[in-house]
Amino acid sequence: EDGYRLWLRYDKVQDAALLQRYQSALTALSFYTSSATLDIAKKELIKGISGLTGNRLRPREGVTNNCIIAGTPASSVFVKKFFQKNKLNTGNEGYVISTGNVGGKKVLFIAATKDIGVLYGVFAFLRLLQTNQPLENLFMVSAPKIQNRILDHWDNLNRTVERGYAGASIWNWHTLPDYIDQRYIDYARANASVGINGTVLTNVNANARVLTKTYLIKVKALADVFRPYGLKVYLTAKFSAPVEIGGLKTADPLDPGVRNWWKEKCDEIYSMIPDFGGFLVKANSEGQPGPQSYGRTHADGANMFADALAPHGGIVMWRAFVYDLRVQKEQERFEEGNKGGHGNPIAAEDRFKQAYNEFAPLDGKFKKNVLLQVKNGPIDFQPREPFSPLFGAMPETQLMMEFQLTQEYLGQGTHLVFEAPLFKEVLDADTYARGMGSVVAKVIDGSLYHHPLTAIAGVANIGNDINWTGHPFGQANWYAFGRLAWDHELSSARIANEWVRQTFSNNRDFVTTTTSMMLASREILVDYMTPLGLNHIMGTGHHYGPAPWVDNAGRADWNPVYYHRADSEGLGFNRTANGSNALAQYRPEVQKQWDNSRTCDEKYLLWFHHVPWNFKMHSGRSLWEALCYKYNIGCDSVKWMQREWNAVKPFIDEERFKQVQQLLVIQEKEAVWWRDACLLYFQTFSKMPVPAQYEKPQHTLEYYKSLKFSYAPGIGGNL
Ligand code: BDP
Repeated sequence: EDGYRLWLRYDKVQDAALLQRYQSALTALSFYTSSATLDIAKKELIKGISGLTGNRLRPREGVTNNCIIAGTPASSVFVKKFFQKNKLNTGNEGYVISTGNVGGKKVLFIAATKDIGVLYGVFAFLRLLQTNQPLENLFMVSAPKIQNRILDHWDNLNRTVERGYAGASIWNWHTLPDYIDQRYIDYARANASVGINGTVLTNVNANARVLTKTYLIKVKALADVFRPYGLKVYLTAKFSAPVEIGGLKTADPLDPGVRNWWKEKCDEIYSMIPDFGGFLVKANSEGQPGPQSYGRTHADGANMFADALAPHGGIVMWRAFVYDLRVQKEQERFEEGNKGGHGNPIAAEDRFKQAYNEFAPLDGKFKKNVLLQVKNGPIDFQPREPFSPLFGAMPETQLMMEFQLTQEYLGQGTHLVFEAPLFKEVLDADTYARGMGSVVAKVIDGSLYHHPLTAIAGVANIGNDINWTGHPFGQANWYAFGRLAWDHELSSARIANEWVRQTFSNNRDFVTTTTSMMLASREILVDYMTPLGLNHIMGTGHHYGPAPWVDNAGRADWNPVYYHRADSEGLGFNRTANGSNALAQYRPEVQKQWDNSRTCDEKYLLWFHHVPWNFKMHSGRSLWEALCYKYNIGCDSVKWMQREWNAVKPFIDEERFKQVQQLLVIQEKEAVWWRDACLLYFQTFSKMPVPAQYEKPQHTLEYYKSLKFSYAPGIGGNL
């Protein structure tokens, strides 16, 4: 049992009574196929039902009792009549699963307006069976709330994966286009099973070469494989490509020659891949070139791509992950003058505020086919961040969400962390942009401002490891992203429950134990890594492990000390009106939730306040005691997870049980490492003892500071 089958296992239903019910309810199939997508849907349905029930569905002419009728109004007269009678239209991607009656015969419809909807419907139906749901009196109509549901791969052309912890890139550029790895097909299938309909193949730290003919031929081969699964291909566009591969002297977005170069490049791409999705662009950020290098704005840059893509129906996803060009320039100067030595890092505007400062003034300046891709929080995928203030600040701009599935700051490849609660926390956060209830999800799904184009992206956690994601529970984050991208109203509990049942077992004890572990896991990680609103205190570069003491990075805002601001008085970053005033970027109602240290939700306390070590918390503990308590409860909770996992051993296969068990041992060690390193370090400021009931640190602070890593995964070719 190697995990390769993900949540699409289709093993025989264990519950004998239920199995019998399924067996008698699913005996025949009426499914005429007239496209590659319908062919795939039909094969999947037959395979799924045969695995789950043992029934071999033989396609029939006519309709018999207990027959599944699948298709579209165009492919099936029965579906056509059913749609007419119920006045159904499931849109471009939606589906309906319904029990019904045809000529006195009991039937089950899996139907959709479009072929791809049928495929999604088949997967949804198999999910019902895999999670042991009853099939009586069904009427489920489902359509995605967000149009473009995209995985962003941070994969380099040399197959390293930036922040990837699951092996090498699954794209083998060497053997493409002629060799089609079965994995490409299985990848498309897995994405379709959760409704993901787009994939950006390449890293945001882009390589222009992917836009050359040689590579486009390979990209086309992948697009051809993915097409019937409803999965569109996108690429990252390096802003300097016209210079690097086009031989031009400039990449100025207002230069006619440059504009023409991109236009011709798009014409070329679309001549090969007619349904190419478009570009994702990281510009003027962390060394990537961009329009500001030519005195132009982000809007000028994005709109240039928009014009080149518009005739073909393509979109631009322009990233808002930027932090201050001025600082970038000063940093370069600083590095130049400080080769090998430590100087004074550059003081910058609070990084929290920078993306907003850059983009909020550009609201309304982007073309119709541009989306601004905003990370969930203002800094960078920390275990917990308040939602990015941009979500409440750009009514005239189509904003899309960027989540990170790969666990760069959440234990990388070794910690069991289910991210759905993190995603939900952000999606459910209220921006108050149009009064109460203006939650981030409504900004993203277009409903708040009635934007026609919507999208959501997840930075992929997939590599060529046999189980796709390295940590077996990493699969749950891929799954959760797809499910929430389709329907952000699903609860984390429901998603965890579905995933566990399909991936492991429907055994009730197993499901209860494992889902409660999953649902608690993100908060547990926050407790042992960055409790009470701490953030960005990890090691430099590889981002692995604690390093709150680091103060020598080139930019002030790359240093952990910049983020936690520990001193003899207290801890935390004052972002209120008498501090950096980042809070002013939120609506007054949101400010009010966070601007007073006494009333601020303690989850966010140190994000917004510098509070004294003896500050009284709601629990009655002092800040220092609360910190000790949180770090310790985090570690204890990992031990609890270990016990829970050990208890479910009888219910699942040895291989995956052992794998998770061993990873939990690493997680426990690393939680203790975080706790000891952070408490010892913060104690040098608080000068207070760790309360006697807690475990003593295993090593000295000097020891933790001295740790060096010969190898840490996830540092791509560009770092
Ligand atoms: C940070 C990563 C870096 C990425 C960057 C980005 O550390 O590797 O290139 O985000 O999103 O989280 O562009």
